[in-house]
Amino acid sequence: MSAARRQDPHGPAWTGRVVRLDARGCLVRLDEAHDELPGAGNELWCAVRGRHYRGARPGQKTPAVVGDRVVVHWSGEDRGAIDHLEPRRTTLSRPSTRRERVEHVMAANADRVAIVSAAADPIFNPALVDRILAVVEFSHLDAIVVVNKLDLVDEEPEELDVYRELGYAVVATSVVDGRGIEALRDELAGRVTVVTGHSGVGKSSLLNAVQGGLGLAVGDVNEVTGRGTHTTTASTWVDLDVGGAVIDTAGIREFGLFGIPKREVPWLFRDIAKIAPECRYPDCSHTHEPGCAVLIAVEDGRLADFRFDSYLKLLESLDEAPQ
Ligand SMILES: Nc1nc2c(ncn2[C@@H]2O[C@H](COP(=O)(O)OP(=O)(O)O)[C@@H](O)[C@H]2O)c(=O)[nH]1
Ligand SMILES: [Mg+2]
Ligand SMILES: [Zn+2]
Repeated sequence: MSAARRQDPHGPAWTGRVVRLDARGCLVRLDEAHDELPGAGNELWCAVRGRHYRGARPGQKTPAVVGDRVVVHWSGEDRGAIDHLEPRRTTLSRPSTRRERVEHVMAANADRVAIVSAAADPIFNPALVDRILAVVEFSHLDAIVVVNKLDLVDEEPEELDVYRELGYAVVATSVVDGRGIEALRDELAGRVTVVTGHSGVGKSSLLNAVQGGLGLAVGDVNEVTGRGTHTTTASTWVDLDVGGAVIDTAGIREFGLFGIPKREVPWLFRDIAKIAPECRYPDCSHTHEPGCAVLIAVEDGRLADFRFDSYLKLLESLDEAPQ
């Protein structure tokens, strides 16, 4: 706040929230509309000024992320500047590699992450669900597992019962026949939920079904082809009529776990974390050690095979990742 007061030559400080980050910059929705703005509007495209600039990573235009509460100043037309970021209640972030100096925050002030996948087309991929769950656990957030396109299969994927047993909320949906949409709306109501998952699983279709009139583009192929070329993907905050909001994040590529020490990975899998204290060695990696309670649990079926596979895949990917 002191920064805002010190720097402001033009006028009052307004409070608001970052609702969009894209190639154009950072869009702030003010808590109130103001007569001074074009059309007495309440949104400003903002740059970040003052000391906060120094926190930005190379290539990152602003250290503010969607969901941030901010104090801004109007600089004419629909332009403004962010002077101050409020402390974040929560962050969804991925671990940084040693080379990166700044924590990589994907969203601020969210309660939950909805991990959306499809029962088919694209094929259900529990390893990806588990990988994102690990990031969610790392961020100390709550997760909801959403499996869409149930109309394309005879039965829901059997892995869903495992997620329910782990204590995660699970919703099986179909935009085609409408099942699960009401349940999803109930889960989203009154909370701030980051929606994530591979392109093509039906995230935009689901949000359109949850809230009529949203009009999000469906079948967007640019997200898919954006892979490899470092295109800036938009991240957006959408207020829900039922209360709460969803944050539509950038690409799934953001969900790397690079930089996390391997010994911490078991603690990001709830089921493995529960069994690990029984291992003979406290630094057990649960891959080959004698007296490993996790390996025994896989043998006797107490730990689901697919969860253990996801764990091994995650460890393997850390070998390949830049540290
Ligand atoms: N069969 C079926 N297709 C769906 C369903 N939901 C979405 N789709 C289709 O899947 C494609 C991708 O949907 P979209 O919402 O753009 O996915 P997003 O990339 O995750 O936002 C589109 O062709 C949708 O019509 C569903 O429940 N069942
Ligand atoms: Mg989409
Ligand atoms: Zn072990």
